[in-house]
Amino acid sequence: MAIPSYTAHDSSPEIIASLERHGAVVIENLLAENVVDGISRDLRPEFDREGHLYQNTFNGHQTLRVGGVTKYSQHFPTLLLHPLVLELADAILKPHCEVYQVGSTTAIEILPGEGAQVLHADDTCYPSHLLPFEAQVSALWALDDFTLENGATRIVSREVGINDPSEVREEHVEQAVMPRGSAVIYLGSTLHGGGENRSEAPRKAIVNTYCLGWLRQEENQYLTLTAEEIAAQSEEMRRMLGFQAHGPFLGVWPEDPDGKWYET
Ligand SMILES: O=C(O)CCC(=O)C(=O)O
Repeated sequence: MAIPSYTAHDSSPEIIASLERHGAVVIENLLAENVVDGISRDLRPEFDREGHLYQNTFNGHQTLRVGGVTKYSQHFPTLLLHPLVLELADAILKPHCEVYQVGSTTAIEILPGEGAQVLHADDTCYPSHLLPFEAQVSALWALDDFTLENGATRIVSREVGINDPSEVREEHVEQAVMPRGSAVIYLGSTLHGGGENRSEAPRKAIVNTYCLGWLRQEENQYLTLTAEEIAAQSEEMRRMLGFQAHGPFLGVWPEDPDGKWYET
């Protein structure tokens, strides 16, 4: 079952309905070339410096990773706050929280020779089986063209009806083939994983997860970013990074900047 593919010109209600039905959608060509080039250039030194530190069986031994992406590129807000991505995240998450926030920010470079990653759902960092709704949405941005050969993300459509990775057969899996600057958006419960890189060149991506605002964030932004790095962000970025309260009682601090405490 192919992953449905859209562009920013398609109607967002249609894209949302498709995301809910299939658990994943590709949206092509969302980023300008200069943003893809800029963020790729900004991440290069970090991939080279720390990318190997996170190599393990799950992440891959031929894959480089960088977390806390906010601090490395001024282009990052263009991805994290992309209006269409937020429209999809609003539709999935806002019915179940007052505000949502970033869960994690990770740059991934799959090097030639890497095998396919184990299929998994991103929401397993929560006891999500207790929830009757989605806890997370992920947006995985292609910084290189994603092809069948270079490790385009493997996805099991919700329509296949399998939640247990051990039951997945190869014919259930599709790959998010898409040009650089595109994104594949998938639900927290959707089975997926990085593909095998049989090409001669690396495959770079950034994956951002968004989670319900009353959940703990997967990547601890309070420790990942310094006070100076947070102060340098826009208010919208700061809030999305989790520097905000959820409603009147959760994550509050004395100044009550949202004025919610006194409304109750
Ligand atoms: O790189 C990819 O295509 C997917 C990576 C992924 O799903 C993960 O590491 O959790």
